[in-house]
Amino acid sequence: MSTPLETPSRPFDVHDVRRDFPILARPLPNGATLVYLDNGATSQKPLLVLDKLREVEATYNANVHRGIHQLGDRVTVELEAAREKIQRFVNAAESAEIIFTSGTTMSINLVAFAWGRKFLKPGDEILINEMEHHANIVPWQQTAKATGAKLRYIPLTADGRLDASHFDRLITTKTKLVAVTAMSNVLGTLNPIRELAARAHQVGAVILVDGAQSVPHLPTDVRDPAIDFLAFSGHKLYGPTGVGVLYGRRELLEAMDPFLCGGNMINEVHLESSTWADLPSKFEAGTLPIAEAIGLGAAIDYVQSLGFAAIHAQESKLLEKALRLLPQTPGVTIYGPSFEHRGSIVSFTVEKVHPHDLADLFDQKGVAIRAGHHCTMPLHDWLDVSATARVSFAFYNTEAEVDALIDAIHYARHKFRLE
Ligand code: 7TS
Repeated sequence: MSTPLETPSRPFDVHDVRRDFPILARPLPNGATLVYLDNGATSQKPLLVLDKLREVEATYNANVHRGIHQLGDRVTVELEAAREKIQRFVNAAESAEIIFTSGTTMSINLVAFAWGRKFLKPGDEILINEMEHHANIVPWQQTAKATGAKLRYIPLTADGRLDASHFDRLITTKTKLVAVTAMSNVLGTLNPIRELAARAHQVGAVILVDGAQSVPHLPTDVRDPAIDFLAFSGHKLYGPTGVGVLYGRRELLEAMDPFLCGGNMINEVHLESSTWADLPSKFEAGTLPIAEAIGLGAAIDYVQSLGFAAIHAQESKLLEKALRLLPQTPGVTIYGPSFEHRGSIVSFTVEKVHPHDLADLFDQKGVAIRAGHHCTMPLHDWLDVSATARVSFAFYNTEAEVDALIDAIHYARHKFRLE
């Protein structure tokens, strides 16, 4: 997805940037220095975000959209300002198209329930693929079961990309929804959203993009290419946990019924029936994660102060180095496509060492990675391995940390008497 307006306000210096993340400088309980390479699971928060959370809770904590007092007025203004920041960040046409959720998982479930169960019927098709996170598979399985729609999968190429030669055959007038991740959380694969969106719209289908991994690392523009739904999480975007976003095109959101029902989402409630509030409140039942949503606005300010050009340059340097050094390391197999088709995520295995043992031994050296199936069991079946080790970089990682990763692999192999 291409670039909305962006004006970075500071030159990028990784050592300077790291000072904004106090956790990166704290010794670990075992005395090791943290090498945090698990950003795909959750990223760290800069001081700007931590300070914002404290400011909200300590100085103007109140509920939003109810205020007839000064605190309530202030917090409502701040929350709506955060919504507008998110709107500009993804280039949505209006802030009412930005729905606060608890994260990517809830955003996708919202669409699967409120759009899928209302509009899908037997004979319709939902198109996904085997590299999706469980959050973009299981809700569609359940919706397919409930509606009689059929779930279909785009095949993958041998290097872990969507096989575009099947798009025309699979995306037909039966297709009502294409749900796809912009960046795989395991292979790092960058998927061809522009091509998929164009083809989906040609046949009258809608496209949902899972931006959990892409939004923190690449510019996102929901109008170029035009997409219908976008889901992402605050906590992978240097913001707080517990808050995420669903972007939906107004026309689609208007046509959907509410997902969760209760306070704040109604216009009028009578004994037998109710009417719904306008967007975005219609999809924001109950009390929002208020400080977290405002904190997400601060995280976006932070990202924009660096700019995606600098973020991408730093992460590409790290990815290039990892893709160069890992295959030269004895026993290592890496999965996924070549540099030009991926974001800054690399999953790998080390012969004769289980990924969980790797992660444990790495941890002794302070190197934090993820090991397991990463909530992508179908992808691991396709890879024909039960688990992988994964490193996922952020802009605050350094080239020295890639060296620390390679040293940690040698350490693990040494512990297993493989060298
Ligand atoms: N989609 C993708 C592509 C993801 O990577 C994740 C989380 C989710 C959806 C769900 O996000 P949540 O914020 O609602 O939990 N992925 C990972 C991961 O790779 N390791 O831990 C969480």
